Amino acid sequence: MSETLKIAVQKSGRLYEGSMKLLKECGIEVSNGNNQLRVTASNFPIEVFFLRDDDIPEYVQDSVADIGFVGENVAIEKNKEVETIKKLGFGKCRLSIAVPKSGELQSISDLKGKKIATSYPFILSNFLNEKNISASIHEISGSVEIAPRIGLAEAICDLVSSGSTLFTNELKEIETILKSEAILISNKNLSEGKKVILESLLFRLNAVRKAKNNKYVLLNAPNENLNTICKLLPGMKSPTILPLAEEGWSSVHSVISETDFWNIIEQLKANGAQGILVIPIEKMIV
Ligand code: PRT
Ligand code: ZN
Repeated sequence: MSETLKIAVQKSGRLYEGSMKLLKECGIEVSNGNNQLRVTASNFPIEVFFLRDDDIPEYVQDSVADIGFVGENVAIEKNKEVETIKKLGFGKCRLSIAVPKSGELQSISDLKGKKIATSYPFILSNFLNEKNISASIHEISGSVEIAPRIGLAEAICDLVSSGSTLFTNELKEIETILKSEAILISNKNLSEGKKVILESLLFRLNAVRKAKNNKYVLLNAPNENLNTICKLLPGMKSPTILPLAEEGWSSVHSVISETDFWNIIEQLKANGAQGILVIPIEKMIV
């Protein structure tokens, strides 16, 4: 019987949609219509396990699942024997220390002897040790942001994305401990057969990721500036140049990272580029 790679994905919560979308973009069809615990993909040798995010690192370590999509914050906090394979580009957030806006605490050195509420005791205690700050850690599993108001702690250490939770609870960030996003983790002892499937999944993930960071650019350029414009738009190999019906003009096609595009747009215009179109790329294989 040929092998199947077991992948753990968050059952519901902030990483569920991003994880399922990524699998779909990789052309892997998984239907979780009936709220099942595990589903086999119809067109790729992968079986998806839907689990609580906190359990994913341990399940991957113990080979219940072979690989998993999980927040880097959870992977670090759980400190299991797993391998980090790659960042996935979604579920971005930061783990920060925050204090009441109007209190006397201003910086991390003011935390000496204070109580900090968090769901991330391992990461927080490492951070405090590193900074030589002796504070006590109060572990709670949810609603960390209300801890100062109910007198449970003077400060908190929690995940932040938009910052609106801190704002509505009259808290302010004084330190970012960790920047996080969803990552792909793997068991350290995959069989050869599973490694082959993982390689094939990684190939697809890379193609999707590369496509997201790049755009297909088309523009019309006066022939006398073609050299300069081509140097600005190097493309995958080199740009495609096609003559326009109008004498003295060409159409230039190329692929460029979105950030680079915004950096060179003024130079393109200064060199007479017109009718610039920027088009998303679905998959990119180099
Ligand atoms: O049920 P299960 O245990 O699987 O889920 P969970 O409730 O433990 O996790 P969930 O779904 O809340 O988060 C899963 C992962 O999403 C986290 O481990 C992070 O990697 C990532 N992530 C990204 C976030 C956030 N952004 C985030 N903003 N996780 C939590 N939050 C919370 C934060 O704790 C705080 O309460 O959102 C609030 C702050 O958000 P803002 O936008 O107000 O700043
Ligand atoms: Zn959780």
